[in-house]
Formats: sequence, structure tokens, C-alpha cells
Amino acid sequence: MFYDHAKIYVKAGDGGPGCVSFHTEKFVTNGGPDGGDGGKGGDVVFVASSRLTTLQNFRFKHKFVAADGAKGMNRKMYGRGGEDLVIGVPVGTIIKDANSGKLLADLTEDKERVVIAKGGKGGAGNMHYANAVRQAPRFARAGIPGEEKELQIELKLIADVGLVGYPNAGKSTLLSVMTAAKPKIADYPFTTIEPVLGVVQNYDISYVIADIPGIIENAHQGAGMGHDFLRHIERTRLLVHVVDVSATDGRDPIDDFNSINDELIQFNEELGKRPQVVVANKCDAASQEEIDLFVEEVKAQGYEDVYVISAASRIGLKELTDKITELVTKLPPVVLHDKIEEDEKIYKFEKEDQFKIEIDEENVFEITGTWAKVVMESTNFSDPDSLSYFQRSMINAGVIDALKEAGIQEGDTVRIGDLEFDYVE
Ligand SMILES: Nc1nc2c(ncn2[C@@H]2O[C@H](COP(=O)(O)OP(=O)(O)OP(=O)(O)O)[C@@H](O)[C@H]2O)c(=O)[nH]1
Ligand SMILES: [Mg+2]
Repeated sequence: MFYDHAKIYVKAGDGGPGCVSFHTEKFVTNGGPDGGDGGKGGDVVFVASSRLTTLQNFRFKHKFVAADGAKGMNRKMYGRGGEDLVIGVPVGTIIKDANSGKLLADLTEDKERVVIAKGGKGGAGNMHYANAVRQAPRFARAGIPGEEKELQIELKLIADVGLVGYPNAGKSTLLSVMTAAKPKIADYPFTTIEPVLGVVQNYDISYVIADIPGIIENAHQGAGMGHDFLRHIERTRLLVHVVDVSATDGRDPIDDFNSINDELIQFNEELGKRPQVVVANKCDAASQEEIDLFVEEVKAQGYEDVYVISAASRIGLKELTDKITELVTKLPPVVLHDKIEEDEKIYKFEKEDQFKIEIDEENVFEITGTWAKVVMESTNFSDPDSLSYFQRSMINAGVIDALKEAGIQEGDTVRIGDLEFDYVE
């Protein structure tokens, strides 16, 4: 089985909590606050590697969690940052948010890296909260939780040229004579069951050809191997359409050619419009009449580049390879997606995802979400300074306004985590 898609869960590390501490030293009493900041949580990072070829690594492991940041320490020492979790994937991997379907990354080059889930920032230690009035802050901020995401991961191989054609047409044979690749070749349909890449070296130019399993009529409805593998040639600049002109299996080469083109359009209209070089293969086993008939018909359909070859007997290969090389260097790369927008949400508290207000059947206004979690962990409820900081956070974050909007009345109960208090105007 060729692993070309997977669904996984990733979570970046939480920021470490800030520290509450006061400077102590021999002969020094009542030293100032010296609690350091918590360390940042580790990021979840994806790195493309040309040494990997499948998503096999996700076959049994579906959960990936980066390390949390450490707690801040006394003497203004920062907590250690959590280590990033680095996940290697093949070049050509596309990462999407599984829930929204939003594209997060498209890794097209070796060693390309992308941070998919950002680690939470560490909480500030109490050293930051001293001021003229509040000389001994007994609170520090909690760390911000790391981002978590469900990801849909897909592999679309990066090849310049895609070989398409009916099963048994000779695609793998052609790959084996144009490149150093050694695909399996046999006289029965569906010999190729997973994509194979080969590198063509022609003059000083090199490019990658992908051989995929044969396609048959109604592949879009799942016939044969289906057309799932077509995704691997979606990015190719050029298609090389291989047809068996000898009609050995009793099929009609023109019908084969037309039905493959129909399947390409069914899969993706763009793929139907992709430039095509048509290869009439197995000319050694075909009559001149059969060959002429095919070439005439294909040219009549508007295809200019038609090559008569025998992959097995290595006839006509040079002209074909030169043409493919020329087209590959001329054609622009295929752009699959629009540019990915940056999403910088995690370090900022934005209103929508910082809290949520729900009113339960006892008319308790419950506040949940990241804001609530962080603020609750940051507050020392036995410390008056910390409490007033908490109250100001409620106003600044817009919680009070949101409660009013939700219809809160004087004396109603508000709940955040384990804390319940009465709402006072
Ligand atoms: N006579 C002749 N036979 C050929 C030629 N090219 C390939 N063949 C034979 O055709 C059969 C199928 O070749 P493959 O290269 O496996 O065909 P394929 O298109 O990759 O087939 P699938 O992987 O099953 O889709 C093999 O027996 C090859 O030896 C040719 O130019 N002439
Ligand atoms: Mg094959």
C-alpha cells in the first residue's frame, strides 16, 4: 500500500507559568520580586525531505505533541523553552486543517520547514508586576496553551512529467528506458500499483517523470485502480500519454486514447487541458496501417506532438526525449493553490477565540476558552493586587461588555473554572 494521505492530531507545547518569588539574600530583607518568566512551548514543525517518499510514518502514529515550556524560576531566571517537535515528510506534502479544510502548507522543496502549531508563550514572572504602588506582587501569569490542530496530510509527488495511459500500454517500460528507475514490468494490466519516479538526464537538463498505475474507463467511478493516483500528476507541467498502437489486447487504440482523456477531465478539468505529448508505443508489433490511422486521428484532434516508438526495442526514443526535454524547459511550473495567508493568531488574544459565554439552566454565566484558562491560572485569589489585576483583565478583554450583551443583571452568578462570584455593576 502506498501511503499518500493521513489524518493526525498535533499539539504545540504550552508556555510555562511565570514564577512568583522574592529576592532573598543574607542581610537583605524584603527583597523585590524576582520571579522569572516561563519558557515558550515547543512548536510543531514540518520539514520536507527528499529522502522520504511516502507518508508511511503516519500509519500507526497519529498524535504528535511538542514539549511544554518550563516554569520560570527565582533570581529572574527564565524557564527553559520546550523543544520543538520536528516531523519529516516527503517533498510534495500538503497540510490542511482537517476541520476547516484550510490549506496550511504546501512543502515543495527539500528542507523546507513550516511551523504548523505554535507553542504558547511563557507567562510573565512577578518581576514584571512591581510598580510604585504594588511593590510585592504575589502573582505571575500562566503560560498560554500551545495550538492544537487536526491535520489532513496529503502527498502529491513533485514530478515535471506524468505518464498516463491504459494498463499494459508500456508506461513503465518507457520509464525504465528513459531513466535509471527500475519499475516492475509485466504483460498484464495493473503491474504498476504505486507511483514510481525516475529522473531523466538529457544534455545538461534533468527532470522527474512519474509513472502511475494505468487508468481505465470509468476510473472516476472507481473502476480499475480508480483515479486516486492522478493526484500525483496534478502538478506536472506535461503529460506523456502512452498508447499501445499494436492493439494486441484486441482494443482500439483511438478508443483507449479518448477514454483516458475523458477520465483526466473527469478528475480535474485542468488536467484535461495540460499539454500532452502522445506516444504511439509498440510500433514494432503494429502494422504501418494501424500506426498511420492512429497518428492521423490524434493529429486531427489537434495534438501536434505525436511520436511513434517502441519502448521495448528502443526505437524513436531520442526524438521523444528531446521533445519532452524541450517542453519541460519551456513550460511554467503548475501552481496548485493561491498563496497561503499567514495566521498569526496564537500570541495575540483575539476576542472570538479567547472566551465564550454560556448561560446554563440555573442562569449562571459561564466563561470558558483560552482567556479564561490563562487568567484563572494567573490569578492568586488570596492576593488583593492579583485580584485587581484580574478585574482589569476582565474589562480589557471585553468580558464585562460581553456579559452585559448576554443580558447579565446585578446579582447574577458568573463562573470561570472553579471560581464563582456575583456580578456587581
Ligand atoms: N512489443 C512490445 N511490447 C512492449 C513494448 N513496450 C512494452 N511492452 C510490453 O508490454 C507489457 C506491459 O508493459 P508495462 O511497461 O508493464 O506497461 P504499463 O503501461 O506500465 O502497464 P500497467 O503498469 O499495468 O499499467 C510488457 O510485457 C512489456 O514488455 C514495445 O514497445 N513493444
Ligand atoms: Mg506499469
